[in-house]
Amino acid sequence: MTSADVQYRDARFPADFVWGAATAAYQIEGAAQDDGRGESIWDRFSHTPGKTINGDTGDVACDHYHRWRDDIRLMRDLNLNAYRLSISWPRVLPDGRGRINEAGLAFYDRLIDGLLEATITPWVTLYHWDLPQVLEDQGGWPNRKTADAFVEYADVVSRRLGDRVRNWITLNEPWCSGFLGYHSGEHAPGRKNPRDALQAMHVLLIAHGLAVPVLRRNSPQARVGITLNLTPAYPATDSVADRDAAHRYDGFFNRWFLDPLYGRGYPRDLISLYGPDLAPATDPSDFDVIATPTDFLGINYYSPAFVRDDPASAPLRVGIAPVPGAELTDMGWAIYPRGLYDLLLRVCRDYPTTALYITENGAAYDDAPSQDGRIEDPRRTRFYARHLAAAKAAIEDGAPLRGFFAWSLMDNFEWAFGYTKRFGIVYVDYATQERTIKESGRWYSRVAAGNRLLE
Ligand code: IFM
Repeated sequence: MTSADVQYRDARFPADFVWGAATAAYQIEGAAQDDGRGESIWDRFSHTPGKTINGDTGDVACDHYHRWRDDIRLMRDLNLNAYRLSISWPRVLPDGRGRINEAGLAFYDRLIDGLLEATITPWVTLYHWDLPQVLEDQGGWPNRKTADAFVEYADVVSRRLGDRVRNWITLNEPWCSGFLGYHSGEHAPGRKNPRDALQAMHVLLIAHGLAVPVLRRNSPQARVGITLNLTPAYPATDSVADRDAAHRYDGFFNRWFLDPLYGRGYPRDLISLYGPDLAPATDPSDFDVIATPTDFLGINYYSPAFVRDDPASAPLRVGIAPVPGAELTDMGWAIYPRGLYDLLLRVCRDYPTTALYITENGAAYDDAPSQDGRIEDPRRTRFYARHLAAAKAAIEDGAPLRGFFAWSLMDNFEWAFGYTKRFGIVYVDYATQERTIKESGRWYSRVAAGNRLLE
């Protein structure tokens, strides 16, 4: 046991705990040209030379569009009681708004029915990064009209699926959509403008807030939430300068979303750091929209940030320090389960959340099949064991955590990293599309079936 770990008292999880795995449309579906699907920003970006490792694209990915029945069987074998998927906006509305592509909608209709027949509860994310390219051409997320288009899309999807889907997630990780997509340019659409990034995040939050009542109207029995990638920020040293820097980083990554979603508007320290040149253009009524009450918060947790003061990096003046003694995954991300424990308790202490779900947690490791075809991935099993222990300890200490989704159900297209990073609890042979449950998946299936950690 290291200080990165947290000890639980009782291995049993609460009754009705949700045991799931998650994926996203562009990362697994493939069938990019099939049945009238439109172009997304990730099609355009990944087909642009130099944007992804090896020039990889999601054209075929895991071919889930054609293999979804087999994939549901895998979920059954894994004893999952829930599956988090995302809908491809351009598969449903190829032009972003207006004309509905019936074949695209019908695919999700069949998928939802198939999951329900298998007694697996669908958790549906509306936006996991694949904006229709036509909307990007009209200004993308910094354009307020994109929020209106999102509401139309939410309406179309929830009218069709809302009688059966009981859990909706509006957005996945708006920090990534805004920052990686419009500031660093590492993700689609690959723009590099800090002001556009902050404006994009603002419009994303408006889109979320406007969509909530639409989802409630079309899906009255459902619960609606949003998923954030939250990153606990620790000062690299005890100095006042580093503690202040950690607070700023927390503002940039966490409070920037949590504060407005829970009715406090944007954090003032960040607004003044950004100044009028960077801060988003807002209307006072936007904040009522963004703070529309939700039923749960989804949290994606992978790694913490150890932060030091760095006067050279304007405007936040933060630098990232190594996590003391931490092992790294293939992404280079430090393994720190205590971060999950701290995060869960902090969120429920500082914000009026009534239900939390870990909508993603997982690790990339490139374990190849052994001679007998098994995929032995003990580092991933240990990663999950340590994080689930931290999650259980947080529940014991009062966090209203109701479920956990492994990222990911299967190896898939890891965005700019293409197919070089494998996060799955199921191995995918991309040449044959054969799937094999990894040893970590077998372990996870036993945890899910027993609703308890394995000692
Ligand atoms: O693969 C991604 C996912 O799409 C969003 N959250 C983080 C994962 C790992 O990078």
